Amino acid sequence: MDDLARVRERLAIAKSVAVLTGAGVSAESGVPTFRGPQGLWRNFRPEELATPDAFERDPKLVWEWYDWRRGLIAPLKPNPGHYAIAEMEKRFPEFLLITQNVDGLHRVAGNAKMVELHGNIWHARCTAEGTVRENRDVPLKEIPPRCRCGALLRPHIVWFGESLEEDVLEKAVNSCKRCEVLIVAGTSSVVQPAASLAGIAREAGAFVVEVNPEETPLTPMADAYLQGASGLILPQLMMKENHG
Ligand code: BV8
Repeated sequence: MDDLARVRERLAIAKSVAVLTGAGVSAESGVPTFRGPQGLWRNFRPEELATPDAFERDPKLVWEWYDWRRGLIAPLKPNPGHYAIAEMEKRFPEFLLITQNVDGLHRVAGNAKMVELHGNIWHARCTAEGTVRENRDVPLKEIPPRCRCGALLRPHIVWFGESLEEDVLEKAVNSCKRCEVLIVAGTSSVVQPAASLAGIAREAGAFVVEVNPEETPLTPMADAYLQGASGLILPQLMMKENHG
């Protein structure tokens, strides 16, 4: 039996499913991935700009990068991969989507039972008060944007070297410990601690599925590796059996 059939068989009897996504799931919607060729902006790597030091040093430059990304993402739509994951939320009694993506497309596609491990590009946080507000201005009215209190706003995003929000990570870990199937789609599985979630699920007895056109450090330890684009493969996992 081929891998796709094996995964479909597991999903047919599963009660508890978790999904972990990365930038690759948004690639077919036109969002540049981090480590792909278009991940560059003015020859900066994300790792150079998505850090507290970069923001401390040059908040204007960091916000120009986010303003550029927000402008790119604003008109983009979810793709069939996003919609298949929204369908999963309806189909499985216990479900959690764990995303590393900050583009917000999963919510547009209909997912609600989800955690955003690395924050959300449409949320801004006051550096003085800590309050988080949605900001959908494209382009930003002023760069860098300021809070009503006068302090600088920062993207409500987890940068390299910053800890993830405790409760968010805990929810993700608990779901990986409980699920019968974990689907890991569109991530290069290099960024920690997200990259450790698949191992936690596997330790707890979950059937781990990887969906990615390329092999990653996760591939050798996945129970099933479905090579290809998430926009093609995820809908195939959710297709109803035709009892024709
Ligand atoms: C932390 C927000 C604790 C920014 C992001 C060990 C060694 C060295 C460093 C570290 C280490 N352990 C921890 C670290 C530090 C660091 C880290 O992991 N570095 C990596 C680079 C090694 N981790 C951290 O700093 C984390 N914090 O550890 O805190 C701590 C705190 C204080 C002191 C000590 C410890 C915080 C990490 C969060 C960083 N923020 N994003 C922003 O978006 O602006 S991470 C960033 O990478 C994005 O969120 C992104 O989602 C994430 C992962 O990337 P991917 O999603 O996987 O995207 P990528 O482009 O890499 O891959 C795309 C994949 O899709 C590819 O595999 C491709 O083949 C595939 N694909 C392409 N097309 C398709 C497809 N798949 C399916 N379908 C397609 N069509």
